[in-house]
Amino acid sequence: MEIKNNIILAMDLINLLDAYTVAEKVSKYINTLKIGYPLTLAEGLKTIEIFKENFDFQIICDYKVADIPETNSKIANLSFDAGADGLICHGFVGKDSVEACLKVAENHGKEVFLLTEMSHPGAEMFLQKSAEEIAKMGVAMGIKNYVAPSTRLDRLATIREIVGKDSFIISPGVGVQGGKAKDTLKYANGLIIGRSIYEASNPEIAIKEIIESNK
Ligand code: NUP
Repeated sequence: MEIKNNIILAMDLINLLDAYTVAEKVSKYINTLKIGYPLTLAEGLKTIEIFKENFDFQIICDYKVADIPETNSKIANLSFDAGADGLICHGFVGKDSVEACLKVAENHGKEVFLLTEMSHPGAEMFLQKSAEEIAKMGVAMGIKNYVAPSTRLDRLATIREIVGKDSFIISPGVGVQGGKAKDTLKYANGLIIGRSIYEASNPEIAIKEIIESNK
């Protein structure tokens, strides 16, 4: 996936009009939007098509899919049928559940992003202990795309080491959660950034500053 300026905007506003207004302000700097539960539950899957048609964005659906294989398949099919280009799936549920997402993605010619370790403090309680195994499982399954935290660069570096230099890592946690854009890009291919952009009084200036700081 080609990510313009290495930035994926996490669009977690819960009102489509607000989200659309922010998208208009930053659309010339980015080509990829991440839509998760907040906007989808508030406004529906139609938001995917709206952003694709009006801005030509690629859409990554951040549904952190984490269920039994049969249910994962349904969620993946609904996401890709609605226009998703990528789908974020949890790895801790195990190989069969991830395989279900992967199969559906392949049928659609789309991408799965495997979530290894999360960026928030609570991830240290349980998920961190399994993150390296999750990344290794992804490699064994031939998965090329991963999500790993910008808030713990040592962990991001470890996950990069496991998945190899040819894999594609997108990294959340830059900005409000404390991660630094330029440092993160030493290990990641793309930055997932939400509030620092969509809550900024001027999202265009905010995104331009992030792009400048990455140079
Ligand atoms: O580990 C993760 N951390 C994380 O913040 C995995 C994620 N998918 N996210 C998502 O990235 C989170 O749900 C939000 O959509 C975005 C970060 O947003 P912000 O902290 O920049 O506002």
